[in-house]
Amino acid sequence: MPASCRVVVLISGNGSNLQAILDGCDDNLNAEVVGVISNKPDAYGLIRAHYSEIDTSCVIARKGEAREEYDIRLAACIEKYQPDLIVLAGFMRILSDDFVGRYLGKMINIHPSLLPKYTGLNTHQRAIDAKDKAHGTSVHFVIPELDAGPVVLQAKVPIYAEDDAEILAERVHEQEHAIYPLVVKWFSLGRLEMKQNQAYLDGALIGPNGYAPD
Ligand code: NHR
Ligand code: GAR
Repeated sequence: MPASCRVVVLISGNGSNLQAILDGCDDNLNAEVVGVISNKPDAYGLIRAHYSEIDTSCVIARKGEAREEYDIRLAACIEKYQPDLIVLAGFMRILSDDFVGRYLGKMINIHPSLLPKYTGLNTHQRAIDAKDKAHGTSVHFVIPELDAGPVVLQAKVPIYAEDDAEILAERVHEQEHAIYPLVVKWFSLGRLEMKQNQAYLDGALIGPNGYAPD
């Protein structure tokens, strides 16, 4: 068994995905969350981290600060934890190319849509407005282009006629909490890799809709 994978989780808000990963680590994910970093001082996820006795940091954007400057401070904070994996869990700031380049193949995100559909924000409402029958969530490696990195795993949920964005988001969240810890586990066991902008599980190329067992 390889040594436990050191994970840093970046958040901006509630941190329910952080919680799912913390719970998964208790159940032996082979990963250890060594730090939680928020760009918002009042993020509830920071309180979750305290309950689990995990070190936290806030890196708050300064007035008029350039994105690149902020990202340099964020990277300095991350380096304190010497992570093997960086997990974006509801982290709401776009990251600069240099920052992403530094952590290429070592940073994953969970995005609330069936990528490549609905990159960016407000995904639940957009899926409802488009009268889609299905929606979902995608875990992907982070590359400089927003929400465009190779997909590792997706989960689908139905959209019902009476749904509003809030209830649909709840349905999506439930799936997120199931798939994100699994992907962290794959990475921490050394089973998951990104090479030339493509994702591989156990050496096999993962298709555009994420891993799907035969
Ligand atoms: N950075 C890069 N380079 N690539 C990705 O794929 C990234 C990323 C940073 C964050 C998460 C993402 C998502 O899953 C993510 C993926 C924030 C925005 C955004 O527009 C868009 C996508 C994501 C996160 N943020 C605004 C900004 O100007 C601020 C919005 C706010 O504060 O509410 O940074 O969807
Ligand atoms: C999640 O649904 C995640 O997919 C989404 O924010 C939520 C965070 O919830 N991420 C984004 O929209 C990124 N732009 P959480 O804070 O409870 O984990």
